[in-house]
Amino acid sequence: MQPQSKDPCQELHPLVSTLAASIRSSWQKLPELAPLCTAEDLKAIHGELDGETLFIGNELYQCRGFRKIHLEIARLGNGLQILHCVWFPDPRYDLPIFGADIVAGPAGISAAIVDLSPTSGELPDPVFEGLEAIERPAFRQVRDLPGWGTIFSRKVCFIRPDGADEEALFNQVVTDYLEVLSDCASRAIPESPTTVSTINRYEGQLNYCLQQKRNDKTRRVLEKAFDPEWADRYIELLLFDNPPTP
Ligand code: BLA
Repeated sequence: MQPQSKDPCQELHPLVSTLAASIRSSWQKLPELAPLCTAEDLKAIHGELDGETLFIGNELYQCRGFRKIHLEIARLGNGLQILHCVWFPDPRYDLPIFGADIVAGPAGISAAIVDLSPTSGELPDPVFEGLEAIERPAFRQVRDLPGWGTIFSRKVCFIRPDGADEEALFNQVVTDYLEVLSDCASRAIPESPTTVSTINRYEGQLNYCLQQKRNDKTRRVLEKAFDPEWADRYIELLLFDNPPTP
């Protein structure tokens, strides 16, 4: 009998594995990094669809300034690979939400997006200034944001990378964005849970989660690979769980 599944870490698209490594090395520098406990059955998920092995691997941390740091790598049939990463700030800190998503199919990467998204209208000044100082490559295929994409900042980078050179450039953009964020996080000072600015950032984060849940493409893929009830629980509890009240 043939072995059921190969090592899920092997054969990842080069941008998926490179970006995962960049993200992991960024969070190592964060203050008070600690693993985040989550439901065991949501951490590593195996399934099978039409004879193909499905796999989702989740890495979860928290640190000073971020209530949840989540990196997910998924292989979901038909050669689909996804890297999904969100760093959700603790609303007491004036920090944006880091989000990145890579969708790779048999024909290559169709979507690569990265952003530091504001939770209170505008990005905090030091974050905006840090991003302004980064030289953005002139990517050849810039994509339009969907309707729910109003949560993203003016600095969002949403492209279809055109070749290995642009994939490497995109990896650099993500690394630069994470450096700006980590610098701000290391300097950030918490505000009171009851202050108006904390409440605004909490509400902004709730809205971010709400809008992300309107991305039908994520839901459709998960429903097809698993089932609608499972997909719903996964999205609500793991991908875009609402922040706890500060
Ligand atoms: C698009 N996301 C997609 C697509 C798929 C997924 C299949 C369509 C690909 C394309 O338009 O080329 C699927 N993404 C997933 C799945 C997971 C995932 C299954 O993360 C998780 C298991 N999405 C995010 C985050 C961002 C994001 C954090 O999860 C941004 C920070 C963005 N994904 C995003 C956007 C699109 C997308 C903007 C394009 C949607 C559209 O054009 O309608």
